[in-house]
Amino acid sequence: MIGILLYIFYFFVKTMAGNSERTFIMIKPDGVQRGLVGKIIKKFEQKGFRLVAMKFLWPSEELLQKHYADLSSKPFFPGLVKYMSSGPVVPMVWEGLGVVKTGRVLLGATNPADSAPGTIRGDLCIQVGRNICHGSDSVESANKEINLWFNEKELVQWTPAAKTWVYED
Ligand code: DAT
Ligand code: MG
Repeated sequence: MIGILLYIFYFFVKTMAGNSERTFIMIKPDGVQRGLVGKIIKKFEQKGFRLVAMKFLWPSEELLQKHYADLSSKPFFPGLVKYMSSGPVVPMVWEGLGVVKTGRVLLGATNPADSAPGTIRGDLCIQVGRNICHGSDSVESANKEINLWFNEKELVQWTPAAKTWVYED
């Protein structure tokens, strides 16, 4: 009896924890300027992931320096910060089973020349310095990035009507 209860509890926790993984996705200034906001959001929406937060803002260089702090020693860093702060962006939080890894798959490789057709970068851009969208590379960096761009109140808790049609249980 206890074994069955433990199994149910384990299964419940595992399922809940998995489905509530979060990633930080951001449409970069070129994605906004080129009118690709709807198209990029649609990919994540149609896949079945849940939108948790989204805003539209023109980010400061200071914010972008923090966002890309890990890359600060790279030769392309100044150009990256300049490009990313050159216009408004659309930061978002998406949630779902395996969303960090699958989010990167939907985006495609960092360099659009290596991105498979069908991916966002593979279909919609050409050069690494204009690759139209950002996606967290791990759960740890997702949490860091979500906290950098959003506060707790901006993360919306809701249950999509289609939930049981997307997940098995
Ligand atoms: P990703 O955005 O796929 O996580 P990253 O974190 O290595 O890739 O780099 C962040 C961004 O920096 C990337 O989206 C585009 C830019 N970048 C990366 N490598 C570059 C390079 N060799 N030249 C110019 N820009 C580069
Ligand atoms: Mg990265």
